[in-house]
Amino acid sequence: MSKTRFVLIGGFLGAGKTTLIGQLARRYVADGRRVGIITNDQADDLVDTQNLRSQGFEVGEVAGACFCCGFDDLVSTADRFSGDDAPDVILAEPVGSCTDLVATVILPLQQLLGDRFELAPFGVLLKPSHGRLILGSGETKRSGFSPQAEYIFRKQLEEADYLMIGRKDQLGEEAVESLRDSLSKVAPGVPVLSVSPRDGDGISEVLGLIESPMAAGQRLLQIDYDIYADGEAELGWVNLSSHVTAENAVDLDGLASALVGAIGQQIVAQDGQIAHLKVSVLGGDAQAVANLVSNESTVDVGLAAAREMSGKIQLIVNARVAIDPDLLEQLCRQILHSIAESKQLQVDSVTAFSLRPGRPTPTHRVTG
Ligand SMILES: Nc1nc2c(ncn2[C@@H]2O[C@H](COP(=O)(O)OP(=O)(O)O)[C@@H](O)[C@H]2O)c(=O)[nH]1
Ligand SMILES: [Mg+2]
Repeated sequence: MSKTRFVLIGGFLGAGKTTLIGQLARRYVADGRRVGIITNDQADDLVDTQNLRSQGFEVGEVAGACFCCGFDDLVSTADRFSGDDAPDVILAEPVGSCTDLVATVILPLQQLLGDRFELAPFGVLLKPSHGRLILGSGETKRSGFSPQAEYIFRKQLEEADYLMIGRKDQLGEEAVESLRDSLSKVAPGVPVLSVSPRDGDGISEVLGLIESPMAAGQRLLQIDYDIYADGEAELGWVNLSSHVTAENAVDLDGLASALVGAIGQQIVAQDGQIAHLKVSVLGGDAQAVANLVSNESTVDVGLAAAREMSGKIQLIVNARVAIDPDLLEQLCRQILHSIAESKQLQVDSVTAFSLRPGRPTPTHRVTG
């Protein structure tokens, strides 16, 4: 029996991991390979899971803990993909505020389950908007996040076997060169690709590295878990799910954008810092996902439904923001109701879950 290629794609919140995994999965499927995808979050109701399922992929979810703290859940999720044989490839997306994944996920999988999984080199996607500010020097260095959260951002890059500069479509050559230069200081000697997960530019090169014989998990981190825990705890986390009924047809993309835009505005007004704010709107088999990835960015419809619908619609908000989580939940609820009113939607139910991630306590940790 051949082993399953296990591919972990790391990177900060909003870097483009889900979009990249969708592209990689499409390429593998076109090549006749069976793919399983695993998403991950601190709570249920994941926009990413719905997003990838609506694209037709088989998706398992590890919810309630990151991969490192929910290692056994990660393995049992990998076991649950349907069919008699294991998938040829598993693409897994860890929580975007997680790091130390070489020590806690890649090497333990290789060492404990190496008879079933063959680990691909660990690729980490750089989010250019925050990369410029966090890795830059001098006056411009102001990401809006604390030094502890910036520490996580750097550590994620330091442990990569290869790095990818994302959103190439929005960067000029000079910007790519400047980011390459910054990355060469954080992770000297590590291969760097530039990619546009959205339009697929650079995906063949990523696949080339994933399939290459490069060893997985070559860079064990030196990391201070006190700083890591403080950085994670700075982020407020809200997952909200609501069922509404539309009397009249409503544009799903417009509804997702309106929610993200209004919640984003309130976060900025309350001095919060957006790491990733996403809203999924599901009507029948149509889905729209709208995103904000920083306070400065504009609303982006990453997945368009291009459909108007009436009847039952589900809304899911996933917000990861440096702000008090209770306040974040309160403002998400308020905006949901005011947008529903303005669009003549009847709100049938709302459930929400807010938290600050607790201190990571990995199931396994390889130290050398
Ligand atoms: N312009 C541009 N936007 C992208 C690209 N890849 C992803 N995005 C957008 O970046 C946002 C975050 O992407 P997502 O894949 O959800 O990031 P994740 O949090 O790392 O999984 C979404 O609005 C995507 O549409 C890209 O190549 N170019
Ligand atoms: Mg994602």
